[in-house]
Amino acid sequence: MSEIKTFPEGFLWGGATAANQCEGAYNVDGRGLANVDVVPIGEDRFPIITGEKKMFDFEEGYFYPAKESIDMYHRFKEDIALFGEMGFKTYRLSIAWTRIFPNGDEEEPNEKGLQFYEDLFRECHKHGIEPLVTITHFDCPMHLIKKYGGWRNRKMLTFYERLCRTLFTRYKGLVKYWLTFNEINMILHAPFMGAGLYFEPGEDKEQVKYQAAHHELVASARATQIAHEIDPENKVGCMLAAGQYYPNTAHPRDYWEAMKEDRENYFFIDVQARGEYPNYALKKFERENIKVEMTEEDLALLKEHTVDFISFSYYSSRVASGDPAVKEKTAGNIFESLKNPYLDASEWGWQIDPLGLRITMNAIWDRYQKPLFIVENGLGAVDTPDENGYVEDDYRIEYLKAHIKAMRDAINEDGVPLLGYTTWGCIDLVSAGTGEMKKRYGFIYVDRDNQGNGTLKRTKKKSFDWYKEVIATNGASIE
Ligand code: P53
Repeated sequence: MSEIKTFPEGFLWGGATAANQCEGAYNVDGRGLANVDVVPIGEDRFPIITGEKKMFDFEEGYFYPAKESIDMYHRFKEDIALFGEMGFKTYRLSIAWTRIFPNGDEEEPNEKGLQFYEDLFRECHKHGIEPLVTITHFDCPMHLIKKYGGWRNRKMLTFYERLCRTLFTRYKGLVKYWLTFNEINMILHAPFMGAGLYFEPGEDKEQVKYQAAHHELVASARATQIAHEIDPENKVGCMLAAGQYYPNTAHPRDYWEAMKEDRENYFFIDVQARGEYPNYALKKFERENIKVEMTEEDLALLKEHTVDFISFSYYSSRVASGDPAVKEKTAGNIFESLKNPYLDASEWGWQIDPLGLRITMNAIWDRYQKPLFIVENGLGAVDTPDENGYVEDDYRIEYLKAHIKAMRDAINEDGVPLLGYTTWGCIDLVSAGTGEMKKRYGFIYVDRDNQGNGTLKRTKKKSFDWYKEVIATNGASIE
């Protein structure tokens, strides 16, 4: 283990959230309806996010947690003050597209939406916090989905470009770190989230997904170009739902399967970071008769405007096998993986693997040689507050400590450049996968339950002071 206990100077410690999972106020100040709003909690959630079942509006008998969430829209000053108290250097948040363009295809933005984020960014700077902004975190205006079919349609490039140009112009000097699409590879697993895709019966899903992915990749390159033009200080990153695949055994076919699975995900980052479609993907398209329409201009744009850094989420490693008889899967995750017998799991079945973070960091660095940014990591757990609302979340502290150590080793022992670390759900928020409030990640407890009951009161957990100390000592407080 590393002798050096601290992190590089200027390391960006912080936390992360996403608009639809924390803001609430879904119809306030002109905000339009988005895909993420109409995904209910309960058993229909999964088929909707995978694009199997349509739900284009609110329906009777369902509870939609994103409507109010934790109401950060009205409480951001209090919440950012708490982040400031923890010593955050950065706060990752996302823009709700429909606050800026309620339908998505308007010519002019909604001033109230723009003002909201301006106030929020100014509040961050007041506390010495550098915002890190995800332009779209799984959200897409519902109108664009109904009218154009979401990202399957090339017209999305125009609407997304307009959004980006508006943001880069308005927030010049206030924001310099941008992420174009949250977990871009999630289009393969949850295509209604983010890409706004649903499928007609009998439709070739792979065809639709990869065409939509191409549109997102080109949109991302275009955004990078515009960001750099508007302000050369801007740094634009891609964002991968990461987690190294391990072969289930030393059998070569298992290794081969793990490599193929990794490539399914790296595909997106290969394009965003290297600027070209990788050969294995072109061969796959050929073999599987996937016809992705792309122009010469698209390819030139991809080539010229690669990302400045690579950000990713990491919750767990994954396992693959080439043997069809091996079937035992992990539970509760959109990302299917075989079970790893060497690892423990969270209450939701997500397996816990701190060394896997070091392995993943090294794999990504070896592949791209661009600085990394860990923008999500954490433990979703059930918290039980005492009568004062206080939670002793030692389990969360243990999880984070182990991952921070692994990250420190990757930096100090392996020489992997890492810009920063933002833990997921630094304040309790709605789960993307399940829609629950019960699955908590925060340093700050929020009084609200799965049905929407509760006062929304914020209370510091034990991990709050622990993380504050980690940041104050730049990591040295962790043995
Ligand atoms: P929840 C699955 C696997 C990896 C990352 O997830 C994932 C998911 C979605 O469930 O999403 C990211 O809330 C995502 C966040 C999300 C977080 O992981 O299901 O970027 O929006 O909340 C945690 O526990």
